Amino acid sequence: MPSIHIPRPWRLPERLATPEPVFLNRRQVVASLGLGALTMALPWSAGCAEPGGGTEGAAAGRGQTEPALGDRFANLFPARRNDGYDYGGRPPTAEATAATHNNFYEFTTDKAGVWELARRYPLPEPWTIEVVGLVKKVRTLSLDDLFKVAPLEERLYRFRCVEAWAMQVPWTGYPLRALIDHLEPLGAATHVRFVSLLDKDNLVGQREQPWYPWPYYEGLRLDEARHELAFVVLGSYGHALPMQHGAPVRLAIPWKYGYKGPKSFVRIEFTDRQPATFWNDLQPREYGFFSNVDPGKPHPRWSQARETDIGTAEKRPTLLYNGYEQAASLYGGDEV
Ligand SMILES: Nc1nc2c(c(=O)[nH]1)N[C@H]1C(S)=C(S)[C@@H](COP(=O)(O)O)O[C@H]1N2
Ligand SMILES: [Mo]
Repeated sequence: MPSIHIPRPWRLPERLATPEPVFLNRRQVVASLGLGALTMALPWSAGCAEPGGGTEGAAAGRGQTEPALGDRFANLFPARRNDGYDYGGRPPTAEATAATHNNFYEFTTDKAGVWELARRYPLPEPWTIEVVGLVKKVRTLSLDDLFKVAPLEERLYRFRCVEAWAMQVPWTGYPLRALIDHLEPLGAATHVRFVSLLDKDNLVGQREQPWYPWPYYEGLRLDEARHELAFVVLGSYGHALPMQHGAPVRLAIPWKYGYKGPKSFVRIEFTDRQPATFWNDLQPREYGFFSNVDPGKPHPRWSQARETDIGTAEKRPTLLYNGYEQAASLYGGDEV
């Protein structure tokens, strides 16, 4: 893939969006909507964060963090904090900052714009999750099933996007291992695949960006999925998830780049081969299947040696496995 020169303003909405035709299409779309100036005025770029919690959250005010499920399951929150996963010295990112800086391309590639589209999204009800493939029993999980697979706990996790921004988020959920054990994959299963929501009628980013292979899909090797750090996320900041963070359920795989955590998934499939993934299919030289955070492996178009905290604007060295050295035992060293 030749290196692609992206003009500076275009680094603002998204550095992930890569194939040149994609970039050109999007530029045309945005130009045709007359949004060029608006885009350029966005307050944050990967290289230049607002200090002190960011202006986005403060300006946006209330209404940006309401759980997409309303009061449903409110009795399960806040869950007990499990301090075993805290990292000293890094406080949580302000909720409003995390809730107004999102990658959720089903809505828009404009990070500061996701939350407003997302809060108006009519979450399909009843939400169900198909469980298929190499599993003892193919079935459909309801949210009632999903919320009671294991007791909820809160973990303050570091989060590192491949675009070199980072934050700390208190997620609520339970280990992915508990869900997998509950679903009883067959012995032949080696991998698990997740597929996000498809809803072209209501997800404007799916409708207006047909060059992406919707719906979003991701996957993990089964031993990765069973690692104690891999987390099924049902809430953030002490309540059920707001839509922009991937309501009603997403994953957090804290030692990997953020795109390995699919949001709003509706399907889980157990397989005996490494599944294709959305970003790897789009740009295989830039986004591998494993995608473990590694300061020594530059992205072809930028360094991964440092990261910028979206709350404080601090630039700091990136840590191998995002600091989660417990994950290292999963790997032989040549995974990409
Ligand atoms: N379905 C879906 N899941 C997704 C994405 C997406 O666009 N669609 N973006 C990924 C990327 S690139 C990141 S960095 C995180 C962002 O999560 P956050 O917005 O909750 O911080 O979600 C990941 N999961
Ligand atoms: Mo990301």
